[in-house]
Amino acid sequence: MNPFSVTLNTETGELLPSTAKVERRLKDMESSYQAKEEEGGNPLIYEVYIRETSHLSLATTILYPGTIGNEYYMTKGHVHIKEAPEVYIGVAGTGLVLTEKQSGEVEYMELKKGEIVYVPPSWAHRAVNTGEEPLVFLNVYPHDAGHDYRVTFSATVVKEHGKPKVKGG
Ligand code: M6P
Ligand code: ZN
Repeated sequence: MNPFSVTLNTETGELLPSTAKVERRLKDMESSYQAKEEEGGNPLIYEVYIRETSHLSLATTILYPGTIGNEYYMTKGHVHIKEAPEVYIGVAGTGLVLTEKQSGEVEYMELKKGEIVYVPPSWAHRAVNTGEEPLVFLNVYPHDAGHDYRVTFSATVVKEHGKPKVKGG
């Protein structure tokens, strides 16, 4: 393949030209949240623009602000099927990257403009928007990493007295 460039709109998170776009609504990830029934339909939780190659994939996520019950909007989260790492580059908004080994070890790191988070292989990972604005971030990962969604996260990020609190883990 030839070298190429893509344009990241640092306000909206759009990555163009992209090769795929994913939208996830509450009903696509209901089991991720503790609250079972949410009144008010099926809100859009996040959108992902992906530029795939046969080596590395580039993806931006726009994770909207909000809560389901007392849990902040978050991505579904997964662990890679292959021994593959992933980098998060914060672009806009404020939040956390929650990482967890299936042995139960938990680590979380702040994600905002200028913060870069490195996730080693075999750590499950998800992002959580703890702010009032969309959380926008860029991910870079091997294209064949694979997504295993049968992962359990024991830590959760809740809004308590108006502030984020990490519980469990
Ligand atoms: C990032 C990357 C993608 C992932 C996306 C959404 O862009 O990690 O691989 O698909 O976030 O996360 P999830 O697949 O957990 O919904
Ligand atoms: Zn990943």
